[in-house]
Amino acid sequence: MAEEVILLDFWSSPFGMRVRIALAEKGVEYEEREENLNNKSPLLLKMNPVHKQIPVLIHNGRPVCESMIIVQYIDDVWNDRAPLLPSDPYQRADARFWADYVDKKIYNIGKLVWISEGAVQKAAKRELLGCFKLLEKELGDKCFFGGDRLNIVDVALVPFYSWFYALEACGNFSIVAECPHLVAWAKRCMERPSVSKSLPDQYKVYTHLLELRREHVARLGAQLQAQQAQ
Ligand SMILES: N[C@@H](CCC(=O)N[C@@H](CS)C(=O)NCC(=O)O)C(=O)O
Repeated sequence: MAEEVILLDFWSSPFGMRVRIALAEKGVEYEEREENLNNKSPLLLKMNPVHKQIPVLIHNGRPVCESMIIVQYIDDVWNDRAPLLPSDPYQRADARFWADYVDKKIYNIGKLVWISEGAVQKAAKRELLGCFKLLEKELGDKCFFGGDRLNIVDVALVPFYSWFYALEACGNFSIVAECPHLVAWAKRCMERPSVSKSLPDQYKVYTHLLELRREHVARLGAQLQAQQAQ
């Protein structure tokens, strides 16, 4: 039976990028549908009624939601090539642990770096660098978190490389000065077409994140005015 694979996505989403990388690593052909997150399609609302978020992978009509669950689903279904998880149960658990660490930390802390200012931003910057340094230690002298091939930890983390310019410009710091091994790892990942084709340009992402920050500040201002008027 011919496979029908559709990805509901949004270009700047690091979560969407994870799925794009996994599909590319496996060589799976798919149709990408760009969502308007301010006016979500009926298909997105139907396929992810709980969170109403992208990415959603629709495989032969059935939806799979949440980026890390989708990546593991892709690894389970197309299990005859480019494994993203080790076969040894202990190593699988270890890889899942680090992928989960990335998933729980990097988006939220990184977002605080580009969206906030002052003391909040300073604390976020320190925390983010702490996470990056810990990840550098975990990487050690391996090429990738998966050793000589990408694994689920690489797939979870590398999309945030598209934020690096925005993080540095908004936070006024240098990631390469603090975490040179992590930047070298990201550049190695970018040598793989599965990654470079899945990540947007860092300057385009920066412009987009500045726009999101402006919207966020405007919303906060409107909330404050509403509170003062009460
Ligand atoms: N935990 C989810 C996060 C997905 C997520 O935050 N998606 C964002 C885009 S980056 C979204 O759809 N936002 C629209 C909304 O929340 O209304 C995952 O890993 O897939």
